[in-house]
This record gives sequence, structure tokens and C-alpha cells, in this order.
Amino acid sequence: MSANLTPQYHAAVDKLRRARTIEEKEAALLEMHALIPKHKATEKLQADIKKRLSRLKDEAKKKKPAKGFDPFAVEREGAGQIVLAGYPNSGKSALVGSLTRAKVKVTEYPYATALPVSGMMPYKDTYVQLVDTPPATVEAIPPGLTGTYKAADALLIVVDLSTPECLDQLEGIMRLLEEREVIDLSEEGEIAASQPFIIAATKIDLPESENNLQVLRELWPQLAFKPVSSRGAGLDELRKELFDILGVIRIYGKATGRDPDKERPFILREGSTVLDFAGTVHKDFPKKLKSAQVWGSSRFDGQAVAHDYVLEDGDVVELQV
Ligand SMILES: Nc1nc2c(ncn2[C@@H]2O[C@H](COP(=O)(O)OP(=O)(O)O)[C@@H](O)[C@H]2O)c(=O)[nH]1
Ligand SMILES: [Mg+2]
Repeated sequence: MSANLTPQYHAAVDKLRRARTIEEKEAALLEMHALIPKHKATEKLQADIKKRLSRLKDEAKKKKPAKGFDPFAVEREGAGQIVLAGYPNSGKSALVGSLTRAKVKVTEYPYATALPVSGMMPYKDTYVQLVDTPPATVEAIPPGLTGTYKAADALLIVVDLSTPECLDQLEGIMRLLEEREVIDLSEEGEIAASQPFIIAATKIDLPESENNLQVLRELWPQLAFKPVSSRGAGLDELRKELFDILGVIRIYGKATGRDPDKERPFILREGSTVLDFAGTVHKDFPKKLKSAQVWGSSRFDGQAVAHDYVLEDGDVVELQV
């Protein structure tokens, strides 16, 4: 029996995927619940949505009493936050060290990283926040680290290609993340319980790595592996992947009669409209907005566009309020 999910339902799932706060997630799930066709084939999905809603409520309750300092809570900065996840010695700290200027500890012995450490990766004219973390294995994970994973916009899962243990590392980390309901590899991917993730297969510069990469690809054909070395190979491709997975666009503001402010872009979600942009610039602007002009994705420069015009990465926008 087919579930016959509508485009509107899929749009709500997409909203859930992009949701960053508990409130946004709840709104998207409620929308999914309202839009899902109510029949036998979708019963499991309906139950999943309800389960997620009730879990969100629990999460919200737990979050409220923000007592004291939580070293596992990393404040989001830049275009988005990506948290690393992987076994001891897999190369997490070395990767963050190569991509950012963060002072991370890279050591030959495991468990050198005890708490999350944040660094900013320059990309185009913005920054992506990378968070180095203590190791997690299927047997042991520091309390609090699951929360760091869940709060991220995406995960960078790291496996060490240079060792035959890479297969155990991959299986272990995937199982851990599934058990903790951070990611969802099940067929019902529609529910989007999942954090978006990238898998960095590190230490590609070492002798056994190419062979091990083939093995991983054969055994896990459903996953995409990005071979990298913190010494250089594959880092540029990884930078692009890390930005792209955030699903954001950079928009530049322009005041009437002036050049656009190209120093610092506003970061908006993909699919954002002129009205969304106005709200980002100032909370009163959506109400006041009279007209807007766009340079970039519009048919011609300075074209007057409707409030619901969908912006693209790199657009310059002038608002008349
Ligand atoms: N050859 C090579 N060695 C690496 C690479 N990445 C990390 N290492 C080494 O692997 C060890 C563990 O790295 P580290 O980043 O501390 O691992 P973590 O425990 O996951 O943070 C260190 O000795 C690093 O120098 C790499 O891409 N190539
Ligand atoms: Mg480390």
C-alpha cells in the first residue's frame, strides 16, 4: 500500500529538516501531523510524528531550568554549527585544527580532548563553526555530548581510514548515533528525525587508506564517504560540503543610493523570501516593507520584486520601508 504523501507534506518535512529550535521543530511536526493522509499505510508514520512531538515536549521541559554553566552547550556562531563525532584518535582534532584557527590538541594518545572546542572555518565571506569533541564509542560517550550532537545544524562523522578498525569505528558511531536518536538511517527517512551528516574518511595520505576506503564503500553503499587528510588532501572539497549541508544563503543589504554592504552577509535559510530578509534586518521591517529591489538572481539588476520573491545565495537586496 502506498502512503501517497502530498507535496505539502514533503514541504513540512523539509521545514522540519531545517528547523533549529525546539519551537521550529514543534511547528513543523504539527504541520506534518495535520497534512499527513490519515489511512492504514501511514499509521506508522503518524505514530512516529506523535512520538517525536512528545519527545520534543520532554526536551523542552528539561531545557528550561538553565542552571549554571554547561560546558557541552556550545553557542552557535557564524553561518551554522557543525559538530564532529568519532572514535578516539580518528583525527577529529587534527581536522578542526586544519580547517580553523582553533587551538585543538592533536595527540598520538586517545582521549586528549575532554570538552567541546569551537573553531571558525572561513568560507567565502562567512564562517562555519566547527566543534571538536571528546571521543564517543558505541560503549561509552561522555554525558552531555549527545546534547551537543543534537543541538548542531549538522554532524561531521569522522572515521580513521588508516586502520582496519575503520569498519568497527563506522559501525560503532552509526549505531551509537541511531540509538541516541541523533540520526535515522531507517527506511522511513521521511520523518527526518535525522541530523544531516557528512562522513569524513580521514588519513587518506596513509598507505592502507585507499584499500580500506574501498571496503567501507562496498559494505555501506548507502553512505557517501569524503576521503580527506588533515595534511591537505580533500580539504577544499570538504569545506564546500560543510557549507552546503547547512542549507543557508548569503544575502547582502544595500541602502538607497549606496554600494551594497559586502563586508558581512546576512545568513538566511535556503528558500527565504524578501520578507524573511526584511525580518532578519529588523523586526519591524516586515510590517513596514513597501518595496524591494534585487541584484543577482533577478532577471535584471535592481529589479523590483514581490515580498514573496525567493532569494538566492549572493543576492543584493535593497528594502524600501
Ligand atoms: N597521517 C595522518 N595522520 C593524522 C591525520 N589526522 C590525524 N592524524 C594523526 O592521528 C592521531 C590522532 O589525531 P587526533 O586529531 O588527535 O584524533 P582525535 O582523537 O580524533 O581528536 C595524531 O597522531 C594525528 O597526528 C591525517 O590526516 N593524516
Ligand atoms: Mg581530539
